Amino acid sequence: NTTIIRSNYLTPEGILFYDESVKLYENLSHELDFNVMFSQRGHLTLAHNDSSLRTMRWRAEVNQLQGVNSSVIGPAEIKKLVPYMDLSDHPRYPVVGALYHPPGGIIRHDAVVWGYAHEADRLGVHIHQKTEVMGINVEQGRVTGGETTQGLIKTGTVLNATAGWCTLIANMVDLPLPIETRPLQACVTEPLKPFLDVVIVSGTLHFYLSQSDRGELVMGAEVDPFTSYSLDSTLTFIEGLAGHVLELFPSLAPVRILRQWAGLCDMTPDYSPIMGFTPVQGFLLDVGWGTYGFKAGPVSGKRMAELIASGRTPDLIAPFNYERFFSGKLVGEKGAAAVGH
Ligand code: PYC
Repeated sequence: NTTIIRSNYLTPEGILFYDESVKLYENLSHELDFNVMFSQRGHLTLAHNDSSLRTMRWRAEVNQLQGVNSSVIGPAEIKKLVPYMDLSDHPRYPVVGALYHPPGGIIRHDAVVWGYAHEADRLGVHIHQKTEVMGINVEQGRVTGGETTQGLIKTGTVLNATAGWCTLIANMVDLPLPIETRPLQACVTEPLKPFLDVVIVSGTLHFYLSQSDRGELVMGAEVDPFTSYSLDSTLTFIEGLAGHVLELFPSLAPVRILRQWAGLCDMTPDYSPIMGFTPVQGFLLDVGWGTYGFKAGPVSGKRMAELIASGRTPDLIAPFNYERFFSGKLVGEKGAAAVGH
């Protein structure tokens, strides 16, 4: 992932859900007693034309109604936040405004994972690394256990909380998922002196950019335009991304790319996740995390744990149920990033 945390979505369901995650992230270093280096430096989604400016206003209104700090700002204010960005009419698609979301930011992703692993271990959770699930046993419509490369685990509850291969796991209990898997590529540059202390996203130019605490620029674009389980990096991606970044940051031309990678994104048709019960008793879902899973880790973990412990679906995650694909009550999330809407 590219470490972005934010809650400036478009649907009220999405905004409330991701906002609880931002709040949990705000307290995570304290809760885990592990510095996760959350930097709430602000998040800018650029608008390059009237129609995207209209969408930013719409997002700002819905955000504010849900108590989330977002507003639309113009080029003069953007200039103060990002002095090195070309805000003239020289770029092919000049910047005409932006959605500004001050609580958004970046976090150290490896610190988050280690912090959670450390605390889970301390609380007595067994984490079996390098253990593959080979099958899930179902008797009379109920889960009874899971076959793994380390042997059978007897259990009445299995949570499919996988990314990239969630459909293959669901196939083990014959549960079809409305998900297709696409690669998402990203890269980092060599380290530079600090010059950028906000996160920049442009849906029109298909890129996002932030500067890590090591000085590297972390950059990405939208998911690859084909389904695949490939983790290859491509020249096409880096050429397109570099061209777009340089339109707004021409002074970055001499900067070298240090590393490129790809991850797998399980995409649902409405760009929202799937959480909750399924028609197979004891088989639960926490999947379909597309390009938004990392920022939702704390809230989906907390609310799915509540669902498992109580047997009831918490209101906050009820809209993201599996059943919506049969009832037609989709949560069309146009605030999802790195996807072509
Ligand atoms: O949701 O901000 C986001 C994001 C950026 C890249 C992938 N997801």
